[in-house]
Amino acid sequence: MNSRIKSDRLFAEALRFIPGGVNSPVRAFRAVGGQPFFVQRAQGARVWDVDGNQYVDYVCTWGPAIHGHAAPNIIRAVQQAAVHGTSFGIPNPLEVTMARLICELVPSVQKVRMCNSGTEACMSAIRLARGATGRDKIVKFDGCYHGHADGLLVKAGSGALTFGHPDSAGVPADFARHTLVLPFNDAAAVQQAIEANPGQVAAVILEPVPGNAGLYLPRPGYLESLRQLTAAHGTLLIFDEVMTGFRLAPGGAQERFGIQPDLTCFGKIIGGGLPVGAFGGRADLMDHLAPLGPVYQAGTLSGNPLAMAAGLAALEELRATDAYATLEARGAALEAGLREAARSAGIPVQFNRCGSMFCGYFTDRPVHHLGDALSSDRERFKRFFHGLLAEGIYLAPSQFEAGFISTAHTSDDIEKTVQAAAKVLRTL
Ligand code: KE4
Repeated sequence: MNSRIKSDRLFAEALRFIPGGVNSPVRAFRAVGGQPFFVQRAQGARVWDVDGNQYVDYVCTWGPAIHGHAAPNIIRAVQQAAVHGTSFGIPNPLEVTMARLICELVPSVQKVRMCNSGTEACMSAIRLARGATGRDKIVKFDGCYHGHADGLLVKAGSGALTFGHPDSAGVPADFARHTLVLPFNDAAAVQQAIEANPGQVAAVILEPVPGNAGLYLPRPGYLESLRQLTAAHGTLLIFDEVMTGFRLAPGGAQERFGIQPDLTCFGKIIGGGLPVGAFGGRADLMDHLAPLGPVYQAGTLSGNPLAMAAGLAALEELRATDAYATLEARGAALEAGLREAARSAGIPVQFNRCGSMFCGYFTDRPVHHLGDALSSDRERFKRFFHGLLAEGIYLAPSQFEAGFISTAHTSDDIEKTVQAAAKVLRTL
């Protein structure tokens, strides 16, 4: 572990021109202390900082790098697309190929609209749900993050049935009052909320496997209950698969858990690391969108040829290889190794994993929702994070983020990670 003097200089300069020195808050290390390093380059499962330190990367740019960084097929696809122009604002063939592929891979999606971020995808899906149902209210869940559109930056009201309050400055209370925030994994709370607002709830939106409060899984039967509840009340079910889409299975979490939502939001992997989002679902709903219908949604760079080329290369490689078997094997090996390391160090750790997404919480109680996650020992996590960083292992710089494994992570990388974790855990 060399010094990080160049990163520190860059951060000092970044602070002069960029709020907090970063273009997205989680990157600032505020949740773990210290200062972020600056990446010089990335390749496969590794990133190198500007001081020459290398790290095995478990952030994978928050999910898109499912084939690792600078995957040759993706780089080649972008290079080949770029020589023909970087943006047209005119339909291009790759948009059609991408739309058809998403519809093939995700049976609940009959039509899909591309956009440029997960935020846009979720914001647009909610507007579509409201426009298609003529209803205003939405239900979301604490711990689930759907981007930073105003109506989604909402924290739970005082009571389970009181509508939300802004969770960010700059969001008028009026924008939050149509959003009800409920605990995840509690179907009765959703039933109560929908029945207390008859004919008013346009949609229930959730991450089917929440990855923005660490990682926790839906309890058996929970997703099925939401599907039945929403269908029975004319409320649309929206799966935010920006993270889980094409990662947890070819058809995402909805394939893994056998649920058909009405609308699905995508992002990350389908852009191969370039800016992208998408939302899709039942054709009768999607046809409410302009220019066919009255729900407006647009974007200068939507369907951008470079993002489409990169995303298609990423999706095609997932189809052409045994990627999901590799991801599952690496995930299982990491889970087994870290559980054993924690056990032998006598440190209570709850390790949650779904395929190639994972999170270890420093607590002795199971983590099924945000309340459980918040009970974990964050000071211990901070020490663990920095201990691993010193060993050349980069975890997400927050207890409340998921870890991601790529097909570029080798068995040796996993073993190196487990050995480093065992060493650091003994110091905690
Ligand atoms: P973007 O607008 O950041 O592309 O996507 C928003 C979003 C929507 N839905 C889910 C399930 C997401 O995970 C995200 C974004 N994920 C975070 C990671 N926790 C992005 C990292 C960041 O904000 O810098």
